[in-house]
Amino acid sequence: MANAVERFERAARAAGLAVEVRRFPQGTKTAADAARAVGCEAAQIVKSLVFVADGEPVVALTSGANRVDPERLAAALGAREVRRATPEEARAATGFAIGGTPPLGYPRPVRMLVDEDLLGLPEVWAAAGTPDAVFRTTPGELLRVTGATPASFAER
Ligand code: 5CA
Repeated sequence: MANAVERFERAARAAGLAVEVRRFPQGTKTAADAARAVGCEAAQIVKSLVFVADGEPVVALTSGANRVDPERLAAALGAREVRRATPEEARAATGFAIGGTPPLGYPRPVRMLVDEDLLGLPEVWAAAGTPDAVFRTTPGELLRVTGATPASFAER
């Protein structure tokens, strides 16, 4: 587990992203948990959710206030079929377990979209490798280091 945070920190450093990982013993496994621990709005939590689009993994960086609409996600990706990844598929694609999946630090490049609802916020918090670790960043930095494409794919 500590190893997963170190892996994330190395990737952040390599990307030129200054991160200070914060650990919360009470846990940050879900967006609601993370918002409670940090003391921010759920909307400021970045969920790094793994989907499978026409057989390829995709990460949808999603506001903690939103739920992904798989049909809208498929439209945004130009994919025929989109479904939630299994926990095993998610780990294979990102190298991290669900609940601690960070937005970067994956073993190989993964196509990424970012929820437009995150982009206007002054600061956001994302997982840092484990279900008790998060870091603060800005939407601009998130876009820069992930290469994610802004899109609208939340349930409306
Ligand atoms: N650390 C927090 C805040 S950054 C976090 O990682 N939140 S999360 O939303 O990105 O990760 C938890 C999400 O994993 C849940 O919202 C849910 O969408 C997904 N998840 C949980 N269990 C499963 C499962 N069995 N299969 C697929 N996805 C799952």
